[in-house]
Amino acid sequence: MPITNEGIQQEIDKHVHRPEEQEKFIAWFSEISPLMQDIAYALIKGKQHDVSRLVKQALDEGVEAHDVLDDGLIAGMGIIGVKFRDNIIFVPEVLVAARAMKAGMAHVEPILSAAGIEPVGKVIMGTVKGDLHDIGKNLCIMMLRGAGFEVIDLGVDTKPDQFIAAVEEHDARIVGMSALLTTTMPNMGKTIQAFIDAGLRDDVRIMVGGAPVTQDFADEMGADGYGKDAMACVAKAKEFVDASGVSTEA
Ligand code: B12
Repeated sequence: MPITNEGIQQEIDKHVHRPEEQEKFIAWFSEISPLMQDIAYALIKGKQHDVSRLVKQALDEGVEAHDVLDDGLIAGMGIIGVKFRDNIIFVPEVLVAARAMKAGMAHVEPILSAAGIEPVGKVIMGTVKGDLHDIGKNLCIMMLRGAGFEVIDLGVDTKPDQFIAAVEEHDARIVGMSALLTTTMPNMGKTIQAFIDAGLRDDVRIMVGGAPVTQDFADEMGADGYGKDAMACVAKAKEFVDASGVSTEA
């Protein structure tokens, strides 16, 4: 299928210069429906009302919530990421796109977060100290809730002692940390060290994620798990629950 949305095609032609990235986006957008392309384009242009309307339309037409997320919203954010990195757009434009993303996520959330009756376990989630990126974390939370987890969201810029206080207050056994900046990634290790210092390291299973985070980095920081996306985040949390030592009662 060709890319039907001319705006998307122009965005790729004009702004995506690395051949491997160009190939990736062309393949991605060629495979998705015109409606998903329209959602991605509205997001790139920061048109939150259009994103909201089109996402609602897609869901009403029976498109799976996961597909709307991956093929519409996340695909659009991918182009924003490239433009931001290459100084074609700056923080204000990215904020506008992030707002549009959130307008779309608002329709997807009730579907993905429709949890079962019995909570599977309790998860404390936060973006680490110094880091204000929360879109990925919020996606993980949506999916965790949808999989039946109770999630306590600590938001962004979460200090180590806030993670610890939340674990104690909620008697939770799983902690998830998100970081999007290479400068804040080490705060994952610092938070894990704080759990060790507080004598609580053996009581929790800790998973980490975020675009720059890798399995190797997770191992280096002493985390128990790494997830590359929101699906992997849920899989990791389930794995922790299934493994001995993590009470499903949390
Ligand atoms: C949106 C955005 C912003 C928005 C954030 C809005 C918000 N509410 O989140 C704003 C404009 C505020 C912003 C600010 C900045 N940003 Co910014 N931002 C981005 C951008 C374009 C997209 C991030 C995003 O939302 N991606 C979409 C989500 C869905 O993906 P994700 O976060 O990776 O999450 C997925 C997985 O990683 C995983 N995951 C995430 N968390 C977790 C946690 C667990 C436990 C698990 C298992 C999995 C998991 O699952 C998620 C879903 O699939 C990225 C570019 C990029 N390619 O990542 C730059 C980027 C991260 N930003 C960058 C920079 C430099 C900044 C600023 C320093 C810019 C500035 N000069 O001020 C500031 C820093 C502010 C701060 N202190 O945090 C750089 C970082 C470079 C680096 N090497 O560190 C990037 C990579 C852009 C670039 N290439 O230059 N940014």
